[in-house]
Amino acid sequence: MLFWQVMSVLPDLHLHYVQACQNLSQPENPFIARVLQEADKNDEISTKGITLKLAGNNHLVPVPRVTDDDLGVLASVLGQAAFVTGLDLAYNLLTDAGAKIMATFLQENSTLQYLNLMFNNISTSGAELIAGALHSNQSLMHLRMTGNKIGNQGGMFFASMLKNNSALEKLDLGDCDVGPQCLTATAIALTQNKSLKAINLNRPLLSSQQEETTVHMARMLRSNSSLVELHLGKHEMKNFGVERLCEALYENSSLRYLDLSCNNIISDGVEFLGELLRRNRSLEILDLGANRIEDVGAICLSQALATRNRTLQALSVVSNNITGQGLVALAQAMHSNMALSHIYIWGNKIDRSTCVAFSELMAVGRLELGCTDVAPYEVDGEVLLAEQSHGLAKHRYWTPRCAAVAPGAANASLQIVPVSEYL
Ligand SMILES: *[C@@H]1O[C@H](CO)[C@@H](O)[C@H](O)[C@H]1NC(C)=O
Ligand SMILES: *[C@@H]1O[C@H](CO)[C@@H](O)[C@H](O)[C@H]1NC(C)=O
Ligand SMILES: *[C@@H]1O[C@H](CO)[C@@H](O)[C@H](O)[C@H]1NC(C)=O
Ligand SMILES: *[C@@H]1O[C@H](CO)[C@@H](O)[C@H](O)[C@H]1NC(C)=O
Ligand SMILES: *[C@@H]1O[C@H](CO)[C@@H](O)[C@H](O)[C@H]1NC(C)=O
Ligand SMILES: *[C@@H]1O[C@H](CO)[C@@H](O)[C@H](O)[C@H]1NC(C)=O
Ligand SMILES: *[C@@H]1O[C@H](CO)[C@@H](O)[C@H](O)[C@H]1NC(C)=O
Ligand SMILES: *[C@@H]1O[C@H](CO)[C@@H](O)[C@H](O)[C@H]1NC(C)=O
Ligand SMILES: *[C@@H]1O[C@H](CO)[C@@H](O)[C@H](O)[C@H]1NC(C)=O
Ligand SMILES: *[C@@H]1O[C@H](CO)[C@@H](O)[C@H](O)[C@H]1NC(C)=O
Ligand SMILES: *[C@@H]1O[C@H](CO)[C@@H](O)[C@H](O)[C@H]1NC(C)=O
Ligand SMILES: CC(=O)N[C@H]1CO[C@H](CO)[C@@H](O)[C@@H]1O
Repeated sequence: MLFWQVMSVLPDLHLHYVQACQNLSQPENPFIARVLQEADKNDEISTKGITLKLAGNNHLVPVPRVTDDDLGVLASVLGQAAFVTGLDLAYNLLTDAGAKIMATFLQENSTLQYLNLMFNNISTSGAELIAGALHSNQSLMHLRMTGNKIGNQGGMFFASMLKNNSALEKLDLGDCDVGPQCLTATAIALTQNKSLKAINLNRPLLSSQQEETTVHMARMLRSNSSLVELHLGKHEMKNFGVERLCEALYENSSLRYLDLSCNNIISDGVEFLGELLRRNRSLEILDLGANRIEDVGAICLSQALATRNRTLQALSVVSNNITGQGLVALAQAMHSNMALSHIYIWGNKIDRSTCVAFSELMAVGRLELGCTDVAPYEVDGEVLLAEQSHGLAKHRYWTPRCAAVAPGAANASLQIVPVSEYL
């Protein structure tokens, strides 16, 4: 777009919105109006592009949520505002009619690189339209559909889109009720597509306990996949699935961030992960939160981590029924493994020896306060640990309006493995 064309809309997003509302006989949405007014004052608007933050949550005072009609007006304004490169519409009231407007917008003139539609009310037919719009070349690099109940069929449309699209780098289909066919089709699509770097497939609806979908994921990882970040939380994964994944990752792989949280992984499965960590490969973040690895699993991981310096930088074992024995072993491993910088342990059976071991790690400077979810404090000469609101992706679903903790501490994974410019 020519500079003067940008300039012609540049300071006037709000004005155009007011006009467009009048032209289309739509009432103004005061929330959108205020955000556009703020955007008009943004200095980065002409140089870097801006993200309009219209999420319906994150506010101390309730905001009027964005409806399909609001989106229609907004799209007519944004059609000419090429400097708007990101649009956050999470937690609003968009339905399939809104998805249709969005699809048309994406297809026609869009310069959007980041689009967040999480937790709206978009279903299968809306998914078909949006995925359809992304079939041909697009500017969009990061799409979040999380929490829209697009179902297995809706997920299939995205899987099929991946066969044609070469711009998308990050796709978030977590909590979308996709089924086993969608997971399999996605895995197959990713054996071809080399542009997608990160995918979130958390919490599908699985009927079978056979872990076939994990087998397909493993096959995909083995086939020179270009994936850097993979979320397979709530996949009912057991030892069999973990073994398949680890086998695939022994072969050369680009994967740096593996999220296996909320599965059924016990100590036997951890042995495969320990073996994977022993061989020097690419993994930098391993999330095992909310499994049941217990002391045996924690000790197995500790041994793997302590034997040689590895690539792993962050480990989460929150809520794994680990007692002091396993937690102290992990702390000790950190004294000999200099690569591991982040560790998350809350939700286990933290006893006195754990408190001593972790406060010591911090006292000697081996573990920084911003790199773990516990903080030591002292009562009557005894050291205890308190929980900190830190984690690998604490703000995946919700970000407080006033950030109470340092950005890197709450979303550590974004700093360790940055996948694309747009989160
Ligand atoms: C609103 O309508 C007027 C008159 O038809 C037109 O000049 C103007 O460009 C329209 N504005 C928008 C934002 O559609
Ligand atoms: C696409 O953008 C051009 C200017 O770059 C504008 O003239 C045209 O109306 C836009 N089309 C749509 C459908 O928004
Ligand atoms: C979602 O949208 C459908 C129509 O597409 C509507 O019937 C339903 O009430 C909506 N649900 C919510 C929670 O808004
Ligand atoms: C996929 O892309 C090819 C060109 O690369 C194009 O011919 C084809 O129509 C596209 N398919 C769809 C469904 O958009
Ligand atoms: C997609 O974009 C790339 C790079 O911009 C271009 O080389 C390719 O021809 C485009 N393909 C389609 C189907 O538009
Ligand atoms: C992976 O890539 C290597 C070299 O780039 C190639 O030799 C090998 O055949 C590929 N393997 C698969 C399964 O595509
Ligand atoms: C994996 O990568 C290493 C180092 O880059 C290389 O020496 C080895 O041959 C590769 N193995 C396979 C199976 O491609
Ligand atoms: C790990 O590396 C550090 C510094 O590079 C070194 O001091 C330490 O001995 C190494 N540990 C092991 C187990 O190799
Ligand atoms: C592990 O791999 C990295 C990168 O390939 C390498 O720099 C490092 O020396 C290796 N460490 C060990 C202990 O093999
Ligand atoms: C936690 O581990 C203990 C043994 O340390 C075991 O007795 C208990 O059943 C476990 N709890 C759960 C919920 O698995
Ligand atoms: C954490 O990441 C989210 C996006 O995933 C972002 O919206 C939020 O601002 C980040 N929070 C902090 C404190 O950096
Ligand atoms: C089937 C296929 O290969 N689809 C696309 C996957 O992504 C690459 C870009 O990395 C495209 O070139 C392919 O067309």
